[in-house]
Amino acid sequence: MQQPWWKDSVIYQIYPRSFMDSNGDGIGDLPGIISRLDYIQQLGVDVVWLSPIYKSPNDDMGYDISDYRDIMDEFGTLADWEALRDGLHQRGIKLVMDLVVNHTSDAHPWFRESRKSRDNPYRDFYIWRPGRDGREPNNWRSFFGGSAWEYDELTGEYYLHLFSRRQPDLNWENPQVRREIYDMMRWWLDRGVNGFRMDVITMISKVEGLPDAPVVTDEPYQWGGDYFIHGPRMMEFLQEMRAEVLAHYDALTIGEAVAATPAHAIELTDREHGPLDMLIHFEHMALDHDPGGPAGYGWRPWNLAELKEVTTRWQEALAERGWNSQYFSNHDQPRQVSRFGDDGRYRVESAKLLGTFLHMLHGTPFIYQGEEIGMTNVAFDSIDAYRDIETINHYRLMLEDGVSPEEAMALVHKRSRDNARTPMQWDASPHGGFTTGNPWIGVNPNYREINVEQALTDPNSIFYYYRELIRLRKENPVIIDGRYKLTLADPPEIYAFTRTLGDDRLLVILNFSSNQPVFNLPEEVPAEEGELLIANYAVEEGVDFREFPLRPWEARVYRLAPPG
Ligand code: ISL
Ligand code: CA
Repeated sequence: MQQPWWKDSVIYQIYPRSFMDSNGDGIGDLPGIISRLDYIQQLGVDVVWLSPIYKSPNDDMGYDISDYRDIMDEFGTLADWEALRDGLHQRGIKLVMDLVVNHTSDAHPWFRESRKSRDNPYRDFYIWRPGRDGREPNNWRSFFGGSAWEYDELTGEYYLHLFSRRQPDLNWENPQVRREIYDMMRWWLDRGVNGFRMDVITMISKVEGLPDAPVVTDEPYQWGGDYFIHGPRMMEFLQEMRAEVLAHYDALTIGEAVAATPAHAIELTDREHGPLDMLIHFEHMALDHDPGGPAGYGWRPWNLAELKEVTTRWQEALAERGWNSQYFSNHDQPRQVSRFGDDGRYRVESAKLLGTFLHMLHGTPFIYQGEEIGMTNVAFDSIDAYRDIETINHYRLMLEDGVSPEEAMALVHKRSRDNARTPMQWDASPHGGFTTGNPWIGVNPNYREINVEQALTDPNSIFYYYRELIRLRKENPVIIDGRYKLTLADPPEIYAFTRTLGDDRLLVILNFSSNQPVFNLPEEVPAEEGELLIANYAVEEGVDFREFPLRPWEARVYRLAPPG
């Protein structure tokens, strides 16, 4: 069977608001992206995924859409979008758009109508319920804190919003809603979009009756995921979407899938029957979350044994059926080098190691803007410097829970989504060359050392290392299709695994620490010779690869020659 084009692709995510400002208003925009297309091409990626660029009041930075068929004023016009599409396509790069259809903005005309009266023709586009004993219809907690229900005085009922109260959930039970969404998808596909990244797509079907979630904390609202994630009609809706829309286009579909297990992933992404092409799962993103922490925003140190466990379980489960994405970063997550690497002394080494890991796994790698130059977390002094609704709400909830402002800020520094949303650092000029005006969110003060211009002049930069990783994927089918196997009995700081396709075998050795543990080729991986494919330190020729001390955050990939 011919491989679909996205299996050996690498995807680059752009968060338009923070990528490049072309007109000095402090907000990134489409002409700004166009001005940096050569840079993206130089990296060698195949696909660009744009976070939402549609009309939006920006309560959740574009994930609250008020018009699906037009561009946000600050970002530009449809003509700018066409120029961006053409600029990408001329460079052989495909364009994936964010599709946010679990909810709209409360400023969407559908919701404005829906809210007007109980018998408005659009009433049923959303999920309205009467209160229960003067309270919300159930005890579900919103992802951004507080109740998932908002009371609307005009009609005396509540509407459901799994995210902010300005993001009412669409009612997918209503066939008219589904038709509208499919029409809109066709509208974009007919304009040359190459696929969709589908925002919280596994939440579109809610369990009938919307039952209360079990009470497991002493907070007023509870996690109701069991009643709205992978709900009873989710597969049916997605199969319908596939038959009605996707089957008629060569489009890539990436499902964002909170709480997905490998079994869900196989069901959703099976090549023959699955409605989607790949998933964004979250198991590794939970490794440093402490669910018992304040306001559901707790943090704990992650550990390598757990990362191995999660990764290996997913790699093994999806070895033959289904397909996966590989990521450590996106616009919702702290910067990977600060989180899983070392953003101090070994920033460059550890950033390269994390890139090696992601690109040597089975699955499609995602690079989030700035990752390729090793951008780090930020630590603004005051909550007033933060822009993200999730961050701001949780800060407030933590204080209400009695957490001290210092402790709450420490958690914000660890977990805030704004860590990923500070502007792209282009050069050492003011505001990192992102804007000539006042940026909508502060630039990370380390932009003078960490920026694109620096990376492009340094042959040993993270940028060029990433480019090499991307090139290796193109040239070595074993990286795309090889079978993953964890090697056993490594020292606790080392993560080593093999990838095997026929006679071709790669050995990936990663030291996830600033220590210098000794690597020993395990007995289960017999090999006489190893040809070095890539490494993040200079490696002398002829040294025995079967036993050597690793340097801090050292990463090496060998092609092994079998014995005899
Ligand atoms: O961001 C998270 C953890 O910090 C998640 O809870 C996140 O809200 C979840 O992954 C869903 O994300 C997507 O939908 C949200 C939007 O805020 C995110 O930016 C988007 O990626 C609602 O549309
Ligand atoms: Ca602008």
